[in-house]
Amino acid sequence: MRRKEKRLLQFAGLLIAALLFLPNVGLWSLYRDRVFDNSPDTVDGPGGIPVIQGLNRMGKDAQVGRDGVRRKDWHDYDAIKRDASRSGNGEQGKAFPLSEADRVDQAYRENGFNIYVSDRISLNRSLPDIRHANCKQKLYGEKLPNTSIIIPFHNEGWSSLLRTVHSVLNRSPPQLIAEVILVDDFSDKEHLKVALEEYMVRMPKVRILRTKKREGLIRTRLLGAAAAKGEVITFLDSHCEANVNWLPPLLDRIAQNRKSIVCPMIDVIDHDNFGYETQAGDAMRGAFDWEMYYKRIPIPSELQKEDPSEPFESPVMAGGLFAVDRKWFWELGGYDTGLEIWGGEQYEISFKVWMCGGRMEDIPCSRVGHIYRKYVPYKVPGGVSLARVFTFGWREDIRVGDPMHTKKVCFDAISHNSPVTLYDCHGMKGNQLWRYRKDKSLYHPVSNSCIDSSPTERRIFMNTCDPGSPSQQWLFERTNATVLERFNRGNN
Ligand code: LR7
Ligand code: MN
Repeated sequence: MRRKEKRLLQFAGLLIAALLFLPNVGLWSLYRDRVFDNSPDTVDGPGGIPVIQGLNRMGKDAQVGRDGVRRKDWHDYDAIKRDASRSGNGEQGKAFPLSEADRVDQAYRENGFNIYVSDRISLNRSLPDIRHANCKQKLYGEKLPNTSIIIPFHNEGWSSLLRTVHSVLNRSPPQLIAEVILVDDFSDKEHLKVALEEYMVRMPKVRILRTKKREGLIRTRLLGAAAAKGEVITFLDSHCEANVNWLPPLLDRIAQNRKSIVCPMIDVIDHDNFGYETQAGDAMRGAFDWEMYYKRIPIPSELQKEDPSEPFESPVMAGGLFAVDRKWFWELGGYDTGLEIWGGEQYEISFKVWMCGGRMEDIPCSRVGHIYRKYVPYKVPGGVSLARVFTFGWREDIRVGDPMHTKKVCFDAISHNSPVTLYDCHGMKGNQLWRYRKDKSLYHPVSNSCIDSSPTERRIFMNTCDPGSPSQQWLFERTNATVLERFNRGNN
């Protein structure tokens, strides 16, 4: 053989060997990836989908997963840098030092949080990145659905409302925001009228809709949802701050399963000083008690994810902050339009999604701050807003009724002849166990006596039961005589 031919053959042989055995490019690497799922070059992509590194690395950090979906890093590093360099009042989510003058009642009256403080913090303030460290590495679909952001408001403060809008626009990839719809639920504050419209002229993505009468948050949200054009609708309360890269992790889950309703982790913006912090305990999920009050309880250890930054299922959501495929929302029937003013709607949507073949998830890598109010500042026409919403079981204590998250106190008596006092509800019967009797008296088994009243002294106290005494007669509304009778018979 001639020397030249020999060289050529050697070269061809080397090329074949290289094709077969070189790491990452060779056929061997394909075989190995199939056989050894955990080989060091395979890393878990979002949602635990293995991503082949090297072979399919494309452009800056984009990767193709086994499912053929191209994923990329959605962080806006320029914006992150800009945020990091900010300093001043409330920047980096720090608490604002309150002076005595800031603490006056007047500061809270209109919003239930300190509007003086809010007004002195930049509408573009920076927040601390308190996500789990793994979130910084996560990639999400290169093609994600866009979303309409819907923000219902009723007499919201100027700076708290605008900070919500600014934070969304500052911290979301523009191509993912179809529009921001502000839906005014018949506010009467001047700043929410022409001034708001004028301000929003400079923000072409923002639309303002208004209800024609006070509708309550549920029908207000529905009005926004009906007008929305985005593929996904994302609801926020009117006093929120979206944190770094909050949106892609939500939209990515919906892209993977359009029947997922997804919620960001809700962080706490302090109603006094506007400090930004996580809620106590992150390994928590939504639940509710027998009175249908929403609460978060720890996730049982056997259900906790190995990687705490991964999405996890949630039985019920908090209510205000979530993203849902627009068409799926309407397939679910939206919200029940009979729900009034405030509350309960989160159970309706949560139960429906689970019962209709969908799912609900909390997404740890998506974080949004919310101002938890000190008290509810707005009027609720007709009083009780939770009416319609059912309660379970039989109430054996007597609770003072403000359905809106206030501290729960119960009628409590220690003995025959003692005054009736208010005490933290303990649900352990004893001194807080009462019987509603057919004779319209309120019987206290522990002391074997009844509640008596002294209208002249304006007080109530315990006394020997006397069904004939008018001062021991109470008006019971909405009682079920059959249930009451059976209950009292069984428990005497
Ligand atoms: O009549 C009203 N009309 C409105 O448009 C009353 C309220 N609203 C608006 C209001 O401006 C706000 O944007 O509706 C939104 C919610 O009202 P809030 O902020 O007074 O409610 P909340 O934060 O106390 O309560 C939680 O529960 C509500 C009823 O079930 C809603 O679902 C809220 O969205 C919800 N908030 C959250 O989920 C954020 C986390 C707090 C918790 C739990
Ligand atoms: Mn709220």
